[in-house]
Amino acid sequence: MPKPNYAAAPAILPASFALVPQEGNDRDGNGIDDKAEKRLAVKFCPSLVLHSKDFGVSPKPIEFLGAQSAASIWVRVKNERGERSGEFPIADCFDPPLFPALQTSGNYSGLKNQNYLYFGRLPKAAKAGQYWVSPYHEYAGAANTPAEWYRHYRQHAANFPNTVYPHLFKLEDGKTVIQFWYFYPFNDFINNHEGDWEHINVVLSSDDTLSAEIVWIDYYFHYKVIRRWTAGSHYLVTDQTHPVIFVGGYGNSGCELALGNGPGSHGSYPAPGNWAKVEDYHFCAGYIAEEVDGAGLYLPHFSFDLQILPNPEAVDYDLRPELSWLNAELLWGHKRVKSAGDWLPLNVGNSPPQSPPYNPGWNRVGGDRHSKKAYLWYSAKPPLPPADWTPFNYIAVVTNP
Ligand SMILES: [Ca+2]
Ligand SMILES: [Ca+2]
Ligand SMILES: [Ca+2]
Repeated sequence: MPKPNYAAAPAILPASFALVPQEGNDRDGNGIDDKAEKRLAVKFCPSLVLHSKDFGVSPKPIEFLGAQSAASIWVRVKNERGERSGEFPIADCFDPPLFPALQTSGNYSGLKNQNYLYFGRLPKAAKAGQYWVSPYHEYAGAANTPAEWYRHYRQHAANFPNTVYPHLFKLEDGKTVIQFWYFYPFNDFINNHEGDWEHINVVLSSDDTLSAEIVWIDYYFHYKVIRRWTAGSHYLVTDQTHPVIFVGGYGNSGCELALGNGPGSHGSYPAPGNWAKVEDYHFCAGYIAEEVDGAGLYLPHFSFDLQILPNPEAVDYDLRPELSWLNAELLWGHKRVKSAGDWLPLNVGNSPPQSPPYNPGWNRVGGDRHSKKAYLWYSAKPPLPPADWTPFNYIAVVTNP
């Protein structure tokens, strides 16, 4: 990442400098006062309704995987012939140590999802050799199946507050976008993977904390996005300013062979119901549909811990090594796991995602009709939210106020 060249800075600042927010007010340089960012994110923070069959799996902080610390990163090791030699935490007893400078500083922001050459002894190995090591985040250690993931979640979830990662930016016409990013520890659907980043865009009329209003909301699920304009009929709002997200859901492919379709895609929907054609592949009875029942736990906006995400290039990772995860190009889970959709003649997506800045939706609104690199506009008829909806288990589930 390029460092600012102070030597080349002009001795006399241009007159327009006065228009730029002072350092301290906008330290991340996105044109929005940092205090206003927090206030806007709190004011428009969504409330979530989980799918009833997902055992209450809710968005957690990245600390659930230990990602604030370089010591929690794992590597997949292959020998010179490309054969797998195992997976280990980088802090394990490699001789000599793996990535020593990185382990000392804690700054792992430059790590990538690639093979690095290592010569030495693997943990518990007798002899030294030459290996390829590829780093990644690991959830629940060597446990890599949905049953084990849920068990690990049940054992540890209470130690971590429900968390949302808001990220703000401005559109050219002054509208202000709050992306609310959610990290679910794993995805259990027709595809399976550890680490599941999901988001919506709440687009505001301005960045004024008192007068800003919601103009529209982009809801994202799978590789799709739907834009909703009208509160009350196309999407719901609680406590005047807090949009509701109905969290997906069970994937229905119509294939009797696809046993093990899981109940937790965590896609973000504006309404419960049966969402047709959430994926573009077609087999068995047709396109994959998703059942979003909206009958699980209700997680009100005020039960979330908010952690604002700056642009990754605005962070000095030597000073803030605990934010390395934002910039590191690592996968958020075991490299590849088994899923119900493995028998299909296509890639259903069993690899974990990377951090939000590498998501095609980062710093963008809406979708596209063509590009494979962007989200596609949802084209089927969407369900509408029930007119008489109220959160029905409002108090009982506030476990992390
Ligand atoms: Ca700012
Ligand atoms: Ca694992
Ligand atoms: Ca997902």
